[in-house]
Amino acid sequence: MPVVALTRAVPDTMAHCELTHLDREPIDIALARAQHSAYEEALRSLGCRVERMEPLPDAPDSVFVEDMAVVLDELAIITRPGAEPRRVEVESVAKALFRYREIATITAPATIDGGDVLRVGRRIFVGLSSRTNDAATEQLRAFVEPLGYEVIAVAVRGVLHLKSAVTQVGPSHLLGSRALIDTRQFAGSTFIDVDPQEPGAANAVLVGDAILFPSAFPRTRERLDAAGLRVITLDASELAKAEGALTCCSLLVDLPT
Ligand code: CIR
Repeated sequence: MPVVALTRAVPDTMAHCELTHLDREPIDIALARAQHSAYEEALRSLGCRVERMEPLPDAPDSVFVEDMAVVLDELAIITRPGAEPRRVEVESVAKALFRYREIATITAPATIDGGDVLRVGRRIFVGLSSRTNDAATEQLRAFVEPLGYEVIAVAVRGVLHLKSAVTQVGPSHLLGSRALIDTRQFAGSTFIDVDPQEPGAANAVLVGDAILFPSAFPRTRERLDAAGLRVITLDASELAKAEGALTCCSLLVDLPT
């Protein structure tokens, strides 16, 4: 199935990004740009058509486009990000998605980041994190239950988003950290544990039958290889300093064949 990957350039201001769990470290913007370009190139190599949205130079976190929307086959839901300064990023994402999907919008008092939403088949897991609240879960449920999705709230602790703790890495495979989430909620999938020495390794991008995965986690990569999954590694060191993982840097939109 053809896939459009919406992305956005790394802004000069990225050093002023939101931080929740990490201490601020200097970010090499040139290197961040090179890593981001390699990410886009990897998406292209997997058949995605990469569409860069307009740059937002004054929005430090604007490269992390995933947080602005939840894209389903039937509908795109525009979020109301939990970090107030990030709400300026929403409008341009809505504009880009409008070309591909009907749009629904989360409204106050709800807050939700796309990084907290993991769809596995017809189940949509929503992480209740510092960014995402119950009101958003209810609004999301009202949008998607009529379409046949089940919405399941998941407690998230110790990390920014649900997808910092678990992502889908194969047709029926999840990669995650048992220390961070209750895996019983994900029954029905084969659960691959991150290596205990790599607690931050749960975030991977699944495109078709391949996954993009950070080169910083070689032990967990061995586990993915052992499960027979096709892994492409990328260096994402500078994005990680902004608490950005690989899924954050794109919104994947499946197009009808
Ligand atoms: C933030 O705190 O919002 C950004 N510095 C990082 C966002 C990462 N997004 C994601 O994991 N989906």
